[in-house]
Amino acid sequence: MIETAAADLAVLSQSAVPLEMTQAEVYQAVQDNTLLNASFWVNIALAGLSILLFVYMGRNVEDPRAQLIFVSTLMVPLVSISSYTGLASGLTISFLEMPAGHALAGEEVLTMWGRYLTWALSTPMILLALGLLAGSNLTKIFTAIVADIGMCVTGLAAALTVSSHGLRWFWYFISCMFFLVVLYVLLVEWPQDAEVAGTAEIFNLLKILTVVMWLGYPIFWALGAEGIAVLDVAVTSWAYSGLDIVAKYIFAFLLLNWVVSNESTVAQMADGFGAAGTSGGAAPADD
Ligand code: RET
Repeated sequence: MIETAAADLAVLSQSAVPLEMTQAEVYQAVQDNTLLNASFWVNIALAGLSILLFVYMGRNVEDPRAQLIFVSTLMVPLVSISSYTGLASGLTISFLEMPAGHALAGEEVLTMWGRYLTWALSTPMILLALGLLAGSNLTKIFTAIVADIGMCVTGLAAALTVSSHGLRWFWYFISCMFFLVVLYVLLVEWPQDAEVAGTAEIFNLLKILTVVMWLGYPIFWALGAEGIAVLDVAVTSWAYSGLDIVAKYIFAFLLLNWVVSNESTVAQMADGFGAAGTSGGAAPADD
């Protein structure tokens, strides 16, 4: 009698508790998928090289605004190397059972949630650097950054929600709304500021690069295993890794290279860092 109850309980607990994988098992799954693993290690290598190169490029920069652009841009590969190490070690990856209605309903799908988490740290750095380059004011920089963090965190929620298929896409929709705010600042507000600041040429190049690359992320999310699942996990991961290479390292190189060659322009830029945008001080730190 007691044995039967214990056996029943064991069966019940087995069916009620979702399949949990240990970190070592997730790591093994990553190791077994060479294509996926390579998409992580290529970025670890490129982030490492970028850090060394950018530190070297910035060694003689003295103007405070130029230094701030350097520090925020340097944070991008620093966050990236940490992010990809988290993925490669299996620390920030989970296998999640997709809800009814999803193309892979009932299957355990490899979810690289660490990407969305670390984007919440790296993308604000990109926007801070762009806002400073455009000579934008604090209000616009703050707006772009908080909307961007909102985009990343709700994107994370979309990836981690497994209770309802509809709610996954509702999170995705909320994330897209935040993204629209970021696009508005990038495409409408900052180009005008950059015109006044005398940095329009480089700003517009980086703006186009950023907008085109960033649009790729929600597209690949929707096409990948977390969305409608027409792309396999390793292909989606390579898509993100490829976008990252351009949106982070190439972007950062172009920006820092310009700042080094035009430090005096940056130093003389009318400062729009006051909330009203008219403070006209010397350096952002003055506020
Ligand atoms: C998600 C899914 C939900 C909808 C939207 C997304 C946008 C993501 C973007 C990411 C950019 C990442 C970068 C990382 C560099 O470190 C979260 C994919 C709109 C735009 C540039």
